[in-house]
Amino acid sequence: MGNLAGKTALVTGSSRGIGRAIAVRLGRDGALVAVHFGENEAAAKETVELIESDGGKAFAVQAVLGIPGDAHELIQAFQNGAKERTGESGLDILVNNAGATTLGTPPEEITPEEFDRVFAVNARAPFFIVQRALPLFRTGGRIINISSGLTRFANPDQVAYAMTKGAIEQLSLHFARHLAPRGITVNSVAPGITRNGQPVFDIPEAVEQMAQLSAFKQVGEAEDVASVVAFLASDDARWITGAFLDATGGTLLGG
Ligand code: NAP
Ligand code: P7Q
Repeated sequence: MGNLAGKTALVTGSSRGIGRAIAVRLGRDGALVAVHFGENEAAAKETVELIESDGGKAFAVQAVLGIPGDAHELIQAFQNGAKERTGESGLDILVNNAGATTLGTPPEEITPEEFDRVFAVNARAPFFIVQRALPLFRTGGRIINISSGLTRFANPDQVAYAMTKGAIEQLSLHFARHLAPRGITVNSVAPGITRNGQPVFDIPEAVEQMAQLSAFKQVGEAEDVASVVAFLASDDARWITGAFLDATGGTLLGG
């Protein structure tokens, strides 16, 4: 039995990429995992199958984030799925992972619409997901917010995206204080460049170039980030709250 046996987890954006690796890992550690997706149902089902073929338990939940009613729809879908499987809708682990990016848009060219979109998905949605999830949380719960090393590493073409990650780190700080009386910890995990299945990671020259940013001279694997999340989700991390965990493979060390 894994160390998360009896726990229920909800991982947003776990149809693909880092979220999928997090869902698979939490499932392997014994949690029942709600695999959230926005558009890509087939990929979410694949994540569920990966967990089940590992001997774990999972179900898919759909909700498009960044639109009115998004958090309500997500939590409703989670509750329905959890009740169906366990008879209750308690939540132990929430990972706010789903994210949208503004890849390669110079600050001069970012439109108000693009700015609002990344904030709606990356900052507004997680706030209201946490708010809606609060009544469901059991004592000793975990909220893990996926930020980015770009809150500490300047890349002007991603300024709007990085601003949303600054916002989610504030969510961790202030809710950590608010939820400590319930034994719930709230922390941020910041990946650097991480292989997420996007086509750019199939181009060896591009990977070689991106790898130079890490102290280990490699791009991160989604599983590298999932390990850090799994630690925060575990009982071993019970004394850590309001923290920022650098999961960039040393990208922030400079050099
Ligand atoms: P990804 O491969 O692009 O996957 C994004 C996931 O989020 C998908 O499951 C997608 O679901 C979901 N999603 C995106 N927009 C959504 C929306 N509007 N509504 C609902 N679901 C939505 O992402 P990733 O690279 O793994 O990134 C995961 C997290 O890590 C993000 O918060 C990202 O900012 C952060 N991060 C990534 C890197 C990196 O290098 N990859 C580095 C630092 C931080 P559907 O496809 O089903 O819609
Ligand atoms: O440039 C990043 C970066 C990136 C990308 O590569 C494009 C991708 C995967 O679509 C979205 C993305 C998200 C990120 O959070 C980062 C990132 O954190 C990063 C990048 C370049 C240099 C340092 C970084 O973090 C320290």
